Amino acid sequence: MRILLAEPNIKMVHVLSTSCSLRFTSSWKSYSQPLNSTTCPTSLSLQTFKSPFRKLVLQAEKPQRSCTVCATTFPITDCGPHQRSKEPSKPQRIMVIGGDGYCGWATALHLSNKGHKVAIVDNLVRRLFDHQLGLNSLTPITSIHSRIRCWKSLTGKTIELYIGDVCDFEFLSETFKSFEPDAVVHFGEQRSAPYSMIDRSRAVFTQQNNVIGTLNVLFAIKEFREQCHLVKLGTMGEYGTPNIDIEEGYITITHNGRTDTLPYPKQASSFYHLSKVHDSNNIAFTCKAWGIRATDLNQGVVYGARTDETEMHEELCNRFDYDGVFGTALNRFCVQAAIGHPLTVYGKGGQTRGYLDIRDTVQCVELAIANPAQPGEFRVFNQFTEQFSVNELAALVTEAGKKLGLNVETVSVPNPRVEAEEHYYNAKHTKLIELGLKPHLLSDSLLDSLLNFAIKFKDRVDRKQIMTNVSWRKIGVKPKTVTA
Ligand code: NAD
Ligand code: USQ
Repeated sequence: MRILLAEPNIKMVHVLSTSCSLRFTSSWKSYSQPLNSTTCPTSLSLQTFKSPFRKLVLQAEKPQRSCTVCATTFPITDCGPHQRSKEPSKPQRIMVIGGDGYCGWATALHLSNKGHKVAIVDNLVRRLFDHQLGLNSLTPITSIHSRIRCWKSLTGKTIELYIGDVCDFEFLSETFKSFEPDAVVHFGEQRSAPYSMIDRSRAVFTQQNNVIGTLNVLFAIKEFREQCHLVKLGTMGEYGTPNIDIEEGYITITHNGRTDTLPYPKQASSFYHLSKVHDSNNIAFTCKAWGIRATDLNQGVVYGARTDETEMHEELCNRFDYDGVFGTALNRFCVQAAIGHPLTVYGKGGQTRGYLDIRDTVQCVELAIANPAQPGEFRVFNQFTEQFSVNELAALVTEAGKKLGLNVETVSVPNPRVEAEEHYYNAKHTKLIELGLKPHLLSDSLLDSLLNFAIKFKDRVDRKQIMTNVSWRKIGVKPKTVTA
């Protein structure tokens, strides 16, 4: 059965069939129970409007004399710190790829609320991952169609919808020609490091989906909207955890008496994080070669659920992942505290990362759009507001839990990842502040509200999904379920 939507607002360049036929490959047996005994098909076909079978791939020398490194905050093509535009942000036509996801949904609503003309492009593959792995958002989320209808009825604002895969260039071209974006915000990738480390098929899917999707977006901009500003979601994880300060994208190095400003070294530590490095390289190259204007937002770990817009109606509620594959550290800890599960610190817990509230994600994207990169400029912003180690996060959640009468314990779980557990970390993050970002810092009151949010939905928690059973070292090996 195919769904054809009658609403004029909702453009269906491709129509997603409700009868996704699941085909199991010969290697099906090897991961017939990959995660908590849930079924997980490895190959699946989606019928689309134009192509009858658009397949989602799930089958699956010389000694150096001297080297001086100086920090810089300027991209190569840039001439100085970014000044906030004095002009109020003009309404733009903004395409939000991945607009049905966690960051994308909140951002699409925020930009629409600010008066921009917004179109969501999404193939809903994230909802499919949940079905495949037997996962569920902590919060009940309605279909993208209901969400958009609800938004329209509350605000009178239209969000256009294009359901399709950005890896399908024909689909993407039609979407670009139809919507004619001034800016594209690209969230539409497989974003979980553990997912990319489940097995070969997910590693291949992640890199194929992310790298080809982004390449297609670059080609679509070149062919159809040369002046369009690409705002691409990268990740702080591209840099890894070097034993020196992390700069915003570029570093000036003096080596054997010569000086250059170069892309900051990348040391990603999962197939997912590596896909982002490849994306960044492709974007930087096309800025040079074709004059594309791009901003790479190297975002830290996002937490929180509520934004002003998602709070307007329960049908606008955002997703909130707490499971061992898609759940991220602080969100997971809040849910764990709410249900009386010990907080799962991996290894020694000294892993330090940049974090930000989802309300700051939407603000940062808005600022990047209002202050676009110049033609040919590859601009990199480190998008986070505070840095914490996992132990520090656990201590904060424990304290906040106590105030709410929760007895919060912490357990050290053998680290399923290959990562430094005690390391230096000092990452710069000034450029978005210079553009006007007003951070929501993690205060007691915010943790209270996050914990209360988790408590509100705690009856929906599936405890079996809390522990991760994906291992970096034993990738592809059927994992045992670890219990706390
Ligand atoms: P998400 O999984 O909730 O949303 C991603 C959305 O993109 C989903 O709706 C999915 O269906 C869609 N999508 C994926 N592949 C697509 C394709 N080929 N064509 C069309 N749509 C596709 O992820 P999120 O947490 O919202 O993350 C969004 C972006 O932000 C990702 O690129 C991620 O790497 C980046 N990011 C996220 C975080 C975080 O903590 N969530 C932190 C740093 C960076
Ligand atoms: N961790 C724990 N216990 C847990 C979960 C995580 O100790 O229960 C640790 C991890 O080992 C890691 C740190 O917390 O050291 C962060 O892990 P995470 O799962 O919160 O985040 P990560 O896998 O890095 O990925 C998330 C998003 C990804 C984004 C990235 C930003 O899923 O899309 O790119 O955050 S960053 O971490 O800056 O690379």
